Amino acid sequence: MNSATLDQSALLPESLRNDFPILSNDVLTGHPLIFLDNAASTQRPTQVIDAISNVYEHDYANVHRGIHTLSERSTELYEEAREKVRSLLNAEHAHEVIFTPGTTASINLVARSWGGANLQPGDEILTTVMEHHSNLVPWQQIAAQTGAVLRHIPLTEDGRLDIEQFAKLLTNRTKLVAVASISNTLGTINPIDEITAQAHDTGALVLVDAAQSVPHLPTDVRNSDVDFLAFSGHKMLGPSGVGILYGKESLLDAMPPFLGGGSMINEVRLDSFTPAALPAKFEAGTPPIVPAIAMSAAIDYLNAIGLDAIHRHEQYLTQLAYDALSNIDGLTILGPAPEHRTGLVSFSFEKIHAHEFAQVLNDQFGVAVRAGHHCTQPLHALLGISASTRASFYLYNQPADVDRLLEGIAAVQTMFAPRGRRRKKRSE
Ligand code: 7TS
Repeated sequence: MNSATLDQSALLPESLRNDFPILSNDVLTGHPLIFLDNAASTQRPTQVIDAISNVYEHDYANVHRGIHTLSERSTELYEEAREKVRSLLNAEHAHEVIFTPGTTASINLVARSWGGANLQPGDEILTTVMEHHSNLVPWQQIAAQTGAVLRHIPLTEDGRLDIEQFAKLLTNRTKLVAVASISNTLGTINPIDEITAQAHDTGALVLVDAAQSVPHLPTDVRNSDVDFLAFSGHKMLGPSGVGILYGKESLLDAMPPFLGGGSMINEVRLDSFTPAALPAKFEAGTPPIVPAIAMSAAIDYLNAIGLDAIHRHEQYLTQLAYDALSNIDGLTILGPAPEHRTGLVSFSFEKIHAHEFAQVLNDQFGVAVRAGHHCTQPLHALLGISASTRASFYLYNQPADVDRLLEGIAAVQTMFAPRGRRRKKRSE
């Protein structure tokens, strides 16, 4: 498939944009905002913004503490949100859903709690060279602490995981495979089911960094049989400050608490404590009450459109952008062909630094993209570049946003073209 054969019926209605107040702001330039930085964080629809203010106006108190009406109400809403997340993931039990501050916190929880209790010197943790720092650094830290060894699945030439090498790296020393379902820099969709089946065959557990997939396509933890799955609310129309760790009941049950404090205990004595049952065991202190509750509204919004439909829409935009960017001289697209990726396109230029590039796109075209290493420094080093520019899509983007990006790119190229070429162009 290429953009000439794209099926317009895959596109979601343009009117969705009206649900997102921030998208009708003239942020800087007098241009309408073209928001293409969704892999970093998405925007929120009115439904989510209203859910936040509703809680504060009508239902707010601390959860799981009081017997007064407001505490009962906020507790009920908080637990309803947990159930909604369970259903979104098709998890077996609501108590397998732990509210955390985000993907990073979720992965750190597993590294510290599960890793601290289970890793021995010489054990191996297998991750990949395309991981976000959040799925690398916590494993480096726990490896240093336990004597475990970190290994990395390499990439194929076109930016996919090298599954043959994965099979070779997977041994009976491998205790955990920690892998992103979708790369936040390459857009590569990784074969999680295949990886999980192989890992389980050798007795290893699987943690999926699903920060870039739960918001964009259907997830089924029971079907894919993953052991842990981490993602963030702010990348899926929800508030910042809340994320989720899914873990299988038997694993979470056997893990020691991560943070100690209020709420995570059954009983405390002066010199010891007994931990609470799931999920409270992993929710020490006052949790992100309102962000968690507002996740219900975000999930309702996504479900009303349908994650399959969202995925098709983003595939369309990705294909469109990929094809157009492929035709630009001096521009290199990072990562695989559109059929192996979704939601985003990162690229680099021979002669223009990503930061300068993003600045002009923002200042003169109202196009918000991310420039930098996107928290994947090892991947950028491997690709021989220090930074790239990334356009990442969500349900409110439209083909016109891609056109505007291309207009901006053409203008930047002219602006940064060598003087001789520019003069020649003008006299043509
Ligand atoms: N994992 C992946 C794959 C991510 O894309 C991100 C955030 C994280 C983990 C961390 O999520 P957090 O919510 O805990 O911060 N990715 C990006 C990005 O690509 N640009 O800014 C943040």
